[in-house]
Amino acid sequence: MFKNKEEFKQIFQNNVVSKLGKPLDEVSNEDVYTILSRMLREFAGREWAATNRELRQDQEKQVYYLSLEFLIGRLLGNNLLNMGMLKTVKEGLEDLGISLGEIEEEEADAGLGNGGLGRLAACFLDSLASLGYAGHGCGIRYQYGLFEQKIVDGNQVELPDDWLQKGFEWEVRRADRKVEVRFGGQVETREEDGELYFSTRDYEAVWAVPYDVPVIGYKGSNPDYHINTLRLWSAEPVREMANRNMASGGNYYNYLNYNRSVESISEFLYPDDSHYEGRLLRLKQQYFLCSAGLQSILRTYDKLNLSYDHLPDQIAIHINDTHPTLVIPELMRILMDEKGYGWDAAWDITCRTVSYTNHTILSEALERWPAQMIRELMPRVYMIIDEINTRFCKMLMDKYPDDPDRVAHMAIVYDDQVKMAHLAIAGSHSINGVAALHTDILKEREMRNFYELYPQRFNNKTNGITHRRWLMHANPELCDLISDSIGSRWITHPQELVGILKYSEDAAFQEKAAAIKQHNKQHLASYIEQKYGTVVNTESIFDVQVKRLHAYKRQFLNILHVMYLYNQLKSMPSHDMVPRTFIFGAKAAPGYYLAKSTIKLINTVANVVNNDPDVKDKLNVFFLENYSVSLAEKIIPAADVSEQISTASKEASGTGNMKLMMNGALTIGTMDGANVEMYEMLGDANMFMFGLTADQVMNYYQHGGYNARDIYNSDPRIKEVVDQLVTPGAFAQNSYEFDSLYRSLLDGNDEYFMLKDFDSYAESHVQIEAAYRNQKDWLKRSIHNIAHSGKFSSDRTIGQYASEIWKIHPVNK
Ligand code: 26V
Repeated sequence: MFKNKEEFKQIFQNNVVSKLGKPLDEVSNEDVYTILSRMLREFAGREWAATNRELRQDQEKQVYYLSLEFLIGRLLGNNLLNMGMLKTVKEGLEDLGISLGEIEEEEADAGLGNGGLGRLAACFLDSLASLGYAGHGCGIRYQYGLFEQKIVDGNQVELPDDWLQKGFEWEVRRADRKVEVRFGGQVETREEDGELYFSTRDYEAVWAVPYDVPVIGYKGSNPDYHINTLRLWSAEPVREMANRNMASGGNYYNYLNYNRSVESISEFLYPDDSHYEGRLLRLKQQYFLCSAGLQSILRTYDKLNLSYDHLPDQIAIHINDTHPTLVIPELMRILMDEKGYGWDAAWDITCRTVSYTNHTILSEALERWPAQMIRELMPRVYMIIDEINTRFCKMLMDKYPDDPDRVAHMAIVYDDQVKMAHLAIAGSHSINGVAALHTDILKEREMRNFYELYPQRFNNKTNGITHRRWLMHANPELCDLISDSIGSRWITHPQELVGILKYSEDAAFQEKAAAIKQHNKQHLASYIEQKYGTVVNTESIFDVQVKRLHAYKRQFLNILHVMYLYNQLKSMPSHDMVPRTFIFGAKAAPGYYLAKSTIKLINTVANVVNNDPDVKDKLNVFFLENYSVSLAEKIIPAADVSEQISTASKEASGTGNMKLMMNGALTIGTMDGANVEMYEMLGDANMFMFGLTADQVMNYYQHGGYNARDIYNSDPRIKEVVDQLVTPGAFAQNSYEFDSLYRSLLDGNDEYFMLKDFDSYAESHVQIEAAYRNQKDWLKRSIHNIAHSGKFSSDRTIGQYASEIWKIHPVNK
């Protein structure tokens, strides 16, 4: 596109004049953003077409990653990085008096996801493209992403996230590729020559219109770009439906209702990832994605002119949690009703094409749809689910004739509910968990019966994160320090980050690493000061907990411990404590009362602590509103301590833990999710582990034996902070504000073992403090964390999915 900085400046300035008709000194940051992103999009467009041509010619197997969520965040900086143009453009703009950092701030975050599951999908897309795999995303183009969070009087308030308001520069609307999705209607059966044929009449049709976003792989020294596609579907009314309705005597209001109900399908992302709710609109979104996605996948396949017998050799369909599980009966329907396959052959093709990832064992998040709802919305699909269930149960009864309980437990349809995880397991060839511990719990406990039935289907794929966004883009100085020390091969081979181990005690390297961390802390501090008007002590330990707000993630434990530190400082003013700044970022699901109370508690404690002159220099608490991908990119590089303190067994993997580790933060954590695998590499010297193990937690759940009140009564530190929740004037204004939190501990017997783990958590914090006092040692540990983080690059994860599940190879590499 341009060979050097001077050429870039020339082309950029020409664009400014020709597209805006303004002189350079009159353009706004928004103008610059628009010009720049359009230049890149247009350039990428040509390379995109080239990749697509190549994929068609080579007939490489393609993988489609189906997900209701893609939390991709901003694209400008990352696209520049992956295209190898970041430095040139940054310096070129600087010459023109423009700061690229400020321009990047103009882009709205694409917040099409709730948290870990959606962000994982985005990291996977980056790795698929960067490693040169033919792997595409398939999702929904929500008009409103995850709500924007404002804090008003300490409480979370949700505002709509109108991210498309100024347009999304990276997408291309492909009206020519739209497909029809059908809801409702009646199934008609007809027999011909002893065969049954099914068709549906009186259905309601909607258009699914794709908007394609290029996923630009990291170019590095490759001669060519590799650009995959993230295809996001938007729902639009079918004119003929409306006309038909009018012609058959329907009235104008029905017509408007139809339009509105169609548009609502892709209107917003469901913002609750903690509790499954059987909402009709959510089910519509799921089927909309599956039906549209499959049609477009099969359209591409049809161009190969192969029999559908070969579908599993050419195509892999991966479902991100159970949300797109309807792709299984939908593929069965197409193979049988449209392509003429019999049941057994269709089932074989389907199972060999689909694979499934489980992301949670929390029973309240598992999907169980009312059979009636599916029957009404997709009658033919329901018939197929019913038949899958019948055959599955029959097979189970043959296998376990003396164990009807087991068959009942494993049934796909039971008690008029469709258990989506059971359907996903029955209809796919691979089921994976997202960290070793999580996979073990699936195999040994939650899905034990299924594991015994299909042991070969179960496998682990420990999550990862893209080091391109989370290290190279978020922390460019650290990235340069690493490359200056060990060369830049680690960029394409992230496990080679271990090379910096030899500098872990090198004074010059340590000093530079410390200066970079300090710089990042100052950067975050100025953000906080600008936004909240509060001064931040950058000499303090930045202790960070950023993630969705959930009881099991135990932000509550963290803030109770802060209350304890505060009490300690108040009662012993001379107490020599290393200054600490506790930083929180978290969105609560709008209907999740305890989570919202926790946000209010954090803000209440922050208000007391930050305004108390007695502790001001030693203890500060900040709740940063609207935690999002772009805010994460500011916070994570500035963290000294990473809080990963979920109740053991509950966090399937976690990925924030990996991002913080990669940026040199030390973890205080439980033996949960991927923390366990971090610990295997880092050991006690480089991590602060505490609390119950997963086995202990699960044993308590199973056999009882835990009494929270005993701990409350026997530990005065705990009694004091717990009582303060309901003591007016301590932190709370009144006695009822935090009553539910209080009662969850004592009346609810502390379901998440916060009181049980409090002591060892506080002890680990004492160790952190002591460790921080020895800066040389601390830096050594920090460097160890960075060095071992290469395992957690999503390039490693995607490599494993590719070779072990999808059986795909990089194109031309
Ligand atoms: C559930 C629901 C329920 C209905 C409405 C919308 C919705 C959206 C998401 C979910 C599933 C939540 C499961 C999830 O996000 N799991 C997280 O997955 C991460 C990536 O594997 C993992 O790191 C986290 O530990 C895990 O909690």
